[in-house]
Amino acid sequence: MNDAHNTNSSSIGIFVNQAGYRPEGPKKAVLPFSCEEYKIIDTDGRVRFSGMPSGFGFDKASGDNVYIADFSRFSDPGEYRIIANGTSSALFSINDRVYERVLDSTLKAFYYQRCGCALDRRYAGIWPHDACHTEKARLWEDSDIEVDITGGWHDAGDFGRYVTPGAVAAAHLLYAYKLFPGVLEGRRYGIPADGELPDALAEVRYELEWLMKMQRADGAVYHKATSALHPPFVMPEKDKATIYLFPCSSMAAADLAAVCALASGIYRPFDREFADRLLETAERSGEWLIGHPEFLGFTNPEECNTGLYGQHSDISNRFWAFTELYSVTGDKKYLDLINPSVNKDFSLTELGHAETGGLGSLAYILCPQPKDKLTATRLKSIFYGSAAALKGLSEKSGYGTAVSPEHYYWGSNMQIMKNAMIFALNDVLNGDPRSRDCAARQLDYLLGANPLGISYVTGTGEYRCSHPHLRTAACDGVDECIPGFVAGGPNRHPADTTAIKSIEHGTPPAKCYIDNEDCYSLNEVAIYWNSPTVFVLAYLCGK
Ligand code: 9MR
Ligand code: ZN
Repeated sequence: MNDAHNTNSSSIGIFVNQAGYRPEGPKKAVLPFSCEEYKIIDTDGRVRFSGMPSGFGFDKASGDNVYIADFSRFSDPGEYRIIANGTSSALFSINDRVYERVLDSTLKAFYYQRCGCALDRRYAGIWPHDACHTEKARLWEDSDIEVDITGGWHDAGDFGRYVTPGAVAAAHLLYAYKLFPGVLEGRRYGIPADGELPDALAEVRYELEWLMKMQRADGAVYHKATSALHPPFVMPEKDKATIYLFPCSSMAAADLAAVCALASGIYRPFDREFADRLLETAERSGEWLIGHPEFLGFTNPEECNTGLYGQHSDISNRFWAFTELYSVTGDKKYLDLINPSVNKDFSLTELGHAETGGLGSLAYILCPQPKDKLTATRLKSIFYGSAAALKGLSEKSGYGTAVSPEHYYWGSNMQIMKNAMIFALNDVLNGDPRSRDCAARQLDYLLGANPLGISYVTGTGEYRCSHPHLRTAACDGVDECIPGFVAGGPNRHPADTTAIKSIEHGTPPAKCYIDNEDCYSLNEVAIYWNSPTVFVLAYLCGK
C-alpha cells in the first residue's frame, strides 16, 4: 500500500499543473490566499522569477477567495516550486515535452486494463499479472450456452466489460489518431508491437477484437460481459466468478456499428483483412438497427449489480452509427436515416460515454461523401457555440474550469476533459485559436491546479492520486501505484459508504474528494475517463 498523503497539507497551499508547462505556453498558478509577492525557486533554492498575484474573487466551486499567479513570461526550462507566505506549490517543470510524458502514460493505462492476456514484465514493468478471465462466458438468458468473448479492456476499477463505454473510449483514441496527424503515429510507449501498427492503434485493436466478439450472428449486440456481482478486491486472474453475457441493447448495436465503421477506414492502410472484417461487422449491426427501429434499452436483472450503462433513448447512438456507416460506405440508405434524426431533440455535441451525438456530428462534418453542406456548417457552428458557452463558464471559475459548480457529479474529471475535447474540436473544426489555452487550462486543473492541489492522474505529480479504486492497483502488493490512470474526481453526491462518512455535508463541490481506494464514487478509474484525456493531450501535443 502506498503512503497516504494529506492533500490539505499546508505544505502545498499553492496549486499548479504538476506535470508542468511548456516554455512558450500560458502558465497560471492558483493561490487560495492573498499575498504581496510570490517567488519561483529552482531546485537549488535560487529565486528565478517573482510577481504579484492578481485577485480573482470568490470561486464558487471551492468556496475560496482565490488569487492568480500568472507567470507566463517566465519560460526557462527547469524544475521549480512557487513559494509565498510560508507555503509552497508542488514541484513542476517547464519544458517542451510535458504533455508528451503524460500522453504516453495515460495511453499506457489502456494496456494495463487488458483482459484475457498476461501482462508481461517486459511491458508491464513492476505491475505484471497472469492472464485473467480466459474462460468462456455464459448467456444470462440460457446459461447452457457458452461463448468466447475473451479480450478487451476492463472497464474501470472492476473487471466488467461493457460495449457502449468501450466503443466510445476506442473512438476517442481513434479520433485522436485521425485528427492530430503525426502525434500518435510514431509513439512507441512500451506495449507489445503489432506489425507496422502504431502502438495506439495496436492497443485499440485489442479492444476492437473483443467488441466484435460481442456481436450476435444476427447483428444484435450483447450489452455487457460481467460476473453477476462486482468481484471482490482480488487480482483479476484470481477472479473466477462466471462471466455472463447480458441481453442485447440497441445502444450497444449502434455504438459497435459506429466504432467498427470508423475503425475500418483508419486500419485499412495497414491491414485490409482486418478493415474488411470491421466493416462487415459494422454493416451487420447497421442492418440489425434498420430492421429493429424501436429502442431496446437495458436494465439490470435483479440478481446483478454490475454497471448499468442504461439509457432512455438510443437516438444519439443511431445517429452516430449511421453517420460513420455513411462516411465509410457512401451508401444512401444510411444518409436517408441521418437526415431525419439530425433534427430530433438531442445534444449534437455529446461525446459519450452514453449519448454520442457529438461523435455523430463529427463523423458527419468529416464525411467525404456527398452531404448537405448546410447541415455540416450548422453542426460546426454548434461546436463553436458550445465552446463559447464553456469558455464563459470557465471565466467564472477561479481555476478556469469549464464546468459549473452544480455539475461536480460522479466522474467530474471526465466531464471536464470532455469539455476540453469540445475546445479542441472547436479549434479543429472552426480554427478558433482561443480554444488551445482553454483546453490547456482544463488539463492544468486535472494535473493539480485545482482546489485540492492534487494531480488526479496516478504516477504524475508530487502530490497525486495514489489510492484509486482499481483492483489491480490495490491488490498487486506493489507500493507504487500503476501510473497513467485518471481518477473520477470530486463528486458532490458521494455514493459509497466511505465517501458518505468522510465528506462533510456542505463541503464545496470541487473539494468533495478523498484519495481512498474504497471510494468508488470519487476515486474510481475508467477507460472513458482516460480516453478524453488522451484526446486532449494529443491535441495539445500537435500544437
Ligand atoms: O461512470 C458511471 C457514472 O456516470 C454513474 O453515475 C455510476 C453509477 O451508476 O456508474 C459509473 O460507471 C461505473 C460502472 O457502472 C461500472 N464500472 C465502473 C464505472 C465507473 O465508476
Ligand atoms: Zn480480465
